Amino acid sequence: MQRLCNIVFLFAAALAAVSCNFSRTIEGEPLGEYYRPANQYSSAFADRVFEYTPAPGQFINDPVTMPYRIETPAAASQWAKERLAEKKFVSLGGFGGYIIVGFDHSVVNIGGYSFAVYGNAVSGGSEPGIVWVAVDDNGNGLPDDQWYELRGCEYFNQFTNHDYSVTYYKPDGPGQDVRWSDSEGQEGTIDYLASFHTQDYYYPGWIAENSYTLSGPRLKANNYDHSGNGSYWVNPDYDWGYADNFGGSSFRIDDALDSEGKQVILKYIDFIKVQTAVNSKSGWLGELSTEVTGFEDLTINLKP
Ligand SMILES: [Ca+2]
Ligand SMILES: [Ca+2]
Repeated sequence: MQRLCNIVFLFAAALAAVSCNFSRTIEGEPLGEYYRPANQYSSAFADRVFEYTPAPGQFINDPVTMPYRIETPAAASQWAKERLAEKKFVSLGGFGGYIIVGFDHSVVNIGGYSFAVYGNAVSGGSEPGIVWVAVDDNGNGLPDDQWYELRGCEYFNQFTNHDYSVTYYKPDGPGQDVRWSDSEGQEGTIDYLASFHTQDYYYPGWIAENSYTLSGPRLKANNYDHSGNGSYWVNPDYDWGYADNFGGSSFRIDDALDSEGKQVILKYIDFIKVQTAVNSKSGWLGELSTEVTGFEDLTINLKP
């Protein structure tokens, strides 16, 4: 009896191994040691936020969207996670602000559109964010792996600066603009908009340092004052490939590029980063800031 049980057990284990193997493959090809297949309990939406480091902006520390005081980076991530769970917008502030999210499973590259990043763009109100992806190569569940930028329509534009950074300076007191200086030797401000957002500081309350620097690619800003008198600003839409950009919210993993601009073939991804890609402001509307409201795996129902 014992022997029979062992045989049955071995048979069951072999079956389990086969079915496990099946779920980890597409057309017989193993996806990788740390690939995490979706199952019937998986959520199509990103359910974890690893980091939320916005640039300063009118929605940062705003008591309407941040009803409690956020004093640590961990609390900021928790807040962003709660917001996204409610499909409410999370603002990344001005240039360079970013958020890093993950799913309870790996998102498979199906060649076409594999995932969506939702924002709050309307036509003429686009605030493009560059999307990055990463694979949990070391299997530790954390986004400490190589990031790959997803190519958008402006990648080869001569006015795109692929190595740009901005340093933001904490104001001396409440109700002030936030000063910045950039890697091109320019200076400017994230304006304090007293008519709309009256919190003391637009500089993230959970950043202890008196200045911080955000780096990434910068797109040429196309915004302009359509009225000529400052009353009607337009932030034109980009053709494709950016978050919070009117006209398209779906992304292809096959647009992933290495740091030299060469295509990288990834079988799946585990992490997504979105980063505000312009450094500009539109008069009374304030800084251009990418907003995100959710991240969805578009392939979850397609898997074997
Ligand atoms: Ca990792
Ligand atoms: Ca927006």
